[in-house]
Amino acid sequence: MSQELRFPPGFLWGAATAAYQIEGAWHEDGKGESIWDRFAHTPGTIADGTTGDVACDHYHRWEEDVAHMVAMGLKSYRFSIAWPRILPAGSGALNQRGLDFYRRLIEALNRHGIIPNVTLYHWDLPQALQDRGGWANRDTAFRFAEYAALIFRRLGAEVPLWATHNEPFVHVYNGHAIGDHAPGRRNPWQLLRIGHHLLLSHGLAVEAFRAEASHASTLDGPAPQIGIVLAIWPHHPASTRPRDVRANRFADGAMNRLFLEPLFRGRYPADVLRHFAWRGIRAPVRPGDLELISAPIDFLGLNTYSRLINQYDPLNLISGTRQVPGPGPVDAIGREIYPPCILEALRIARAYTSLPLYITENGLACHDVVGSDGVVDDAARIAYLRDHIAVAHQAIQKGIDLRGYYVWSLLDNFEWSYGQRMRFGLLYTDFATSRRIWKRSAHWYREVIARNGLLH
Ligand code: GCO
Repeated sequence: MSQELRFPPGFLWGAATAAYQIEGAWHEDGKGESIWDRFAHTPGTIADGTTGDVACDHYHRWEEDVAHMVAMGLKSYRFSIAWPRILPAGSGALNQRGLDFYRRLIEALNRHGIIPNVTLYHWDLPQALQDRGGWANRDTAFRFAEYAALIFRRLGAEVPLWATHNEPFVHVYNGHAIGDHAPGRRNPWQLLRIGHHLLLSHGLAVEAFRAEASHASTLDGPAPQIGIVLAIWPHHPASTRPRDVRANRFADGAMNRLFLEPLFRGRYPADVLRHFAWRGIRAPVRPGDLELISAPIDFLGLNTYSRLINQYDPLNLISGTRQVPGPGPVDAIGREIYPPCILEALRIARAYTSLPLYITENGLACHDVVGSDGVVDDAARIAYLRDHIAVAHQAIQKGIDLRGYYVWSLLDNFEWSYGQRMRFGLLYTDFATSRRIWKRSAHWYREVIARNGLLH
């Protein structure tokens, strides 16, 4: 028997993207090279050999995309600013044309009543800074703060929701240990160093935001707020064997607690530090760093797609764990479809903070195709979104202060090392022509937004 699940008034129904994944125009209008430009141009790094050079050509088609958002009735749109479009060399001279692109986009969103939710860094570091050590160099944290301060000065009052970083865990692990993301480093011994400098840069940017907060918001409603977006996934042990339970606790520590604890308790989790210290991996913490990192913020964004099931693995010399598949059906990437992840992830966050929470990414990778009738019948995505939104409703019923839900993604885009093979969009992107086609899920999501809820 279906029941109507209605969300609180003002609940933010959104969709999310990221600069490198959708914009294209990789070296246009004064933009500098990013580490993702360099990485994707390196042969063998991307599964299908594609790059973000054009991606969805959003840089030229942004007005059409805003029109799609308006037609869908989106309440909020989460996107990121490409640092190298603003400061091509990472610091120094401002690229006014880059800033103007984002100003026009933000003005259009506000004009249509779509709340901009802007992430300052979604993994696309200016290559010039990478050439000077990147996040392994503590100085990069201060360059980030300069970039952030500039953005807050120029755009701060127009954006109600700012996030410093997107998923520092993924940038640390995939970008600097595994090496299947930019900058393609395979140096697990620098894991905590990279993570610490990312968190330090977050703290410095929050300090810059508060300094700029004197600017009166030009928007009606509350003053702009700042937060961070973390990958928070629930972790389950593969068995009750003590070594699997221990391995699972470390995996949860390395992904979730390694970021939640410094941000909200001003310290790193001792068990995780001990695990890494035995392997000669340490965080270069200086006096005052953790006070900066744990400075109060206004909200926390959670990117949650599934759960991870962890088993003891002595062959993995760094983590001592390996992931094993779950019993559920999987998405095109092979990630288990496990709707309770939404409530479990929110509960993990709630243990650290009572701040407002947003599900800033949740969605399904599919191999979508356009039917002979021109319809993209992504029934699996509708089922996924329906089940995960229903759990989000359950979380709210249990008293969790969940303020919004963002589908990843507004449109099919460049899915990092998978290239164009994994489609997450509500809109189908024909990468050959950049044409957008509403999938069935886009029509379905428009109804969810209109009803502020769904039948489940
Ligand atoms: C992430 C990133 C997105 C991905 C999305 C699908 O969470 O990894 O924020 O850029 O494209 O999650 O994997």
